[in-house]
Amino acid sequence: MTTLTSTPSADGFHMPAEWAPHSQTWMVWPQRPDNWRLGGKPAQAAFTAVAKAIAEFEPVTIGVSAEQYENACARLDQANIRVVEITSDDAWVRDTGPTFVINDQGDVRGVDWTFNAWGGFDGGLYWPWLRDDQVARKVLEIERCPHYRTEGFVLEGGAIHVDGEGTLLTTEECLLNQNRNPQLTRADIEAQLRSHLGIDRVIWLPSGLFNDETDGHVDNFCCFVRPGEVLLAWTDDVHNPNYERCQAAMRVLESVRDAQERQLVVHKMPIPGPLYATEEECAGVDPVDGSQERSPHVRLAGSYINFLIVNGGIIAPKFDDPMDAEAEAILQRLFPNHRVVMVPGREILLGGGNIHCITQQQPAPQQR
Ligand code: KQY
Repeated sequence: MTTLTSTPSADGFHMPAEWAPHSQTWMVWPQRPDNWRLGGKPAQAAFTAVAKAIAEFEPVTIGVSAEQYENACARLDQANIRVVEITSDDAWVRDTGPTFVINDQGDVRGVDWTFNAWGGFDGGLYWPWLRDDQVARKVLEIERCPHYRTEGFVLEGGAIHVDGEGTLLTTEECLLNQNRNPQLTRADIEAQLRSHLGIDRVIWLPSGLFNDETDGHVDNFCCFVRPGEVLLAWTDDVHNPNYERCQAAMRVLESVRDAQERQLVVHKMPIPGPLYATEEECAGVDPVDGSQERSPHVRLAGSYINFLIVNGGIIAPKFDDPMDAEAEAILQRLFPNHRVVMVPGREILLGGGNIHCITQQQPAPQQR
């Protein structure tokens, strides 16, 4: 399909909130041995559990390489899960997949952002990343979805959250990072977000979670739970390296108004851990020049914020941590009309992200 040369906003499209009805969720199968230990086998089991949990609520399509096609089909042989062949470099479809936008008639289109593996040659996590940069286009072609391409404007889906009513949440640590769009000012970046996502106001948190290898993606730190209400990762422990980050985010969230001029209600979510990879887990990752090193001394950026909202459900990570039960209770209280399903998230965390990072929702074609 041809790439559209206008912008979503000019064409009357905007990014809906994650809680708007979905037609399906996309995932990509993990196999990269320099990111996933033991040739990706434990990660494949973890992704399978996530896919099956989502499939209880809505259809899932998972992209998989030719080499892994039969294995993935065998593991994912279940109603509501479709396996399609998509070559990729890794498995973070939140960042490599499209951001879907809708209009008032219920038409769905997609934005295909430029992807540079979270920083290109200035702190990026691997090279090459060309196949990952092609994932969004492949997804949109499979769906026959008209698409926009932001050639040269780098953005990952995990760097943004929207409320569907004009407000976008992001972090300066990521979007103003010199390794994404060094030629652009904050105002230029806001203009790109407005024109491609149909938003009116950007809320800039200073940073994301400590040691997040994406340069502080907001989806691991803070999200909307409904218009006017956000959920923020939180610690009261002054010795936690996240303490100042949480305080700084709270100062912003308490002082801003959203696009509808509402003051935000801020809910707090405890941070699990401290969590670390074991020596054995690190040893299972192939050391490759230019890929992210793994060390048992580096604190993992574990977070319960990294959950996905699906039709009638919340799919959230658990870490075999004392905070798991409290996190589940908080999510169930904040989403009384959804069923909260906690799925083991440690294996995904070892690869550098969690459930929100490995999923991408496609909105249902709904009229307003
Ligand atoms: O968290 C994400 N959105 C992506 C993390 C990528 C990690 C690659 N090792």
